[in-house]
Amino acid sequence: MIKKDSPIPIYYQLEEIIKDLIEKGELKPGDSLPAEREYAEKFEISRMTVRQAFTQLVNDGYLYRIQGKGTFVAERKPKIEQALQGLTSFTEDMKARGMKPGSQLVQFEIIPATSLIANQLGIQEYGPVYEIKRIRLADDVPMALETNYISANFIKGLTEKIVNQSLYSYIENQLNLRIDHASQVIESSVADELEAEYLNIQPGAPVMLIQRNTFLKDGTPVEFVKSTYRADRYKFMIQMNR
Ligand code: 16G
Repeated sequence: MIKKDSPIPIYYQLEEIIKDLIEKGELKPGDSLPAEREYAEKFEISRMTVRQAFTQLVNDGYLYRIQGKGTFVAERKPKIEQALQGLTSFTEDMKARGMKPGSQLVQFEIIPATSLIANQLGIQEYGPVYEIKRIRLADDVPMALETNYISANFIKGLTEKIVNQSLYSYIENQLNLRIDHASQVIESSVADELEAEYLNIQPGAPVMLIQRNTFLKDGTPVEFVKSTYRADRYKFMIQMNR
């Protein structure tokens, strides 16, 4: 079944074989996979190659590992596909796909702006900023850990109750400010211990770091946000014209 003279890497061929077994139902969620050594012997390939295929399938959410027990077939949950065209809030995104948005507040306080934060928000260093850390939930499942920095002199009256619901809705509907545009940077990373705990994933699991700077039409900064999204539950889509 594995073609050693193929230009397709062997680990990739093995991945396809395992995915196929999962799709056909020959390997079911919770089933344990044969030991790396067994697969290596069966396909006459190295254990390293088997491990590489397993690791890739773990990262892609097909398999999971339990320390000292082995590798198992994961319950397949389709990833949430997030379009990058519009400037939307988490609450809007979840509602649009018929999911229940939720937040678990981890931190809510006013801190003096560091020079980095002051710079991002266009305020004086040490000026008061809200630091709001929330676990964002979709149908009660943690999707992202999000830290917002917002000038407390500009966006007034924030409370825990408000940020437990929608920040954008408060800014637009209560303060009558029109959120206009944002710039966003996405990069890949791995979860540290704390992120892993909040997101209910393994430390070292792949995540996407997203940084967003949001502005009013006249260029006034509204928020500076750092988020960590689960890479096993999220993917991003962008439409391109030429
Ligand atoms: C999204 C935004 C975040 C914004 C939040 C408001 C990204 C990466 N981030 O999570 O910048 O503060 O929505 O959500 O998309 P809310 O209105 O539900 O509080």
